[in-house]
This record gives sequence, structure tokens and C-alpha cells, in this order.
Amino acid sequence: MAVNRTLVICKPDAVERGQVGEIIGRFERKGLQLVAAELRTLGPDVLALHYAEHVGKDFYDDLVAFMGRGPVLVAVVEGPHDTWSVVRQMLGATDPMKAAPGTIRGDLGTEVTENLVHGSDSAESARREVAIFFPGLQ
Ligand code: DAT
Ligand code: MG
Repeated sequence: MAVNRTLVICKPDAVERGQVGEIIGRFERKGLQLVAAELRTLGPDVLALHYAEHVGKDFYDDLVAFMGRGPVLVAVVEGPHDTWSVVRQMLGATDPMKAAPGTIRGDLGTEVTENLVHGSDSAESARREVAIFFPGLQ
């Protein structure tokens, strides 16, 4: 996979609240393009792969219950360079109460678990996560 691609997940709260268009629209307005996107309901096994670094932490069970409670939009977005970093800057801090205004979490969220959207946190994470969700993507 090219390093200018990254994984985005619009989480169940974003789908329930009808904010998927707002979130994907922000990435499109920034100049990123959708390469793949699908609504899926994620089970515990794929979540344990995706969130391997968090398995066993005190918030892990709440995270899996939340992420699996309804459909998410799993997407791959592409840009000219360092797309994972562009997306992370647009997401804002993990805790929406600490995320700056103008960021997606800062503008749309108030809860640390229900923080609307996931973005890969490095080029290596982007490669790993895209391969989990879209193994056939060229
Ligand atoms: P990010 O999603 O910003 O990469 P992360 O990888 O540290 O953050 O954590 C993954 C998700 O787990 C995060 O989006 C929300 C949840 N989470 C993280 N820290 C938490 C905490 N201290 N309490 C509750 N949920 C937390
Ligand atoms: Mg993370």
C-alpha cells in the first residue's frame, strides 16, 4: 500500500448521529480522496486486531462494546503525502473535551469513548490497519 493512504473509521456514534457526511466531507474539502469505503458492524475479533495496543487496558471492554454496537463506515483515504498525519490533525485530541475547535472531535464530540472517528497514528499503523480491513486493496 502507498504510504499516502490511511485508515479512517467513522464510529457508531457518527453513524447514529448522521455525521458521516460531515466527517467525510471535511476530508474531501481538505483535498483527500476516498479510495475505499464500506459500512460494517465490527466484531470482537477484528477489533482485537485493530486495537491490539489497547487489549487489556481498563477502557478496552467499553471500547469494544461501543465500537461493536452498530455499523461503522470503514474507509481508506488518500492524499499527496503523510495522509495519516493530515487526518490526525483534523481529528484533534483523543478526548473531545480537549480537542481544539475546528477539529472534528473538538467541533462534534464531548465523550472520550464516543469520539466519532478513528485515524491511523503513523505510516506503519496506516499500512497495518488498511491491510486488516481492506486486504485486497491495490
Ligand atoms: P486515538 O483514537 O486518538 O488514536 P487511542 O488510540 O489512544 O486514541 O485510543 C483508542 C480509543 O480508545 C480512543 O479513540 C477512545 C478510547 N480511549 C482512549 N483512551 C481512553 C480513556 N482513557 N478512557 C476511555 N476511552 C479511551
Ligand atoms: Mg489510536
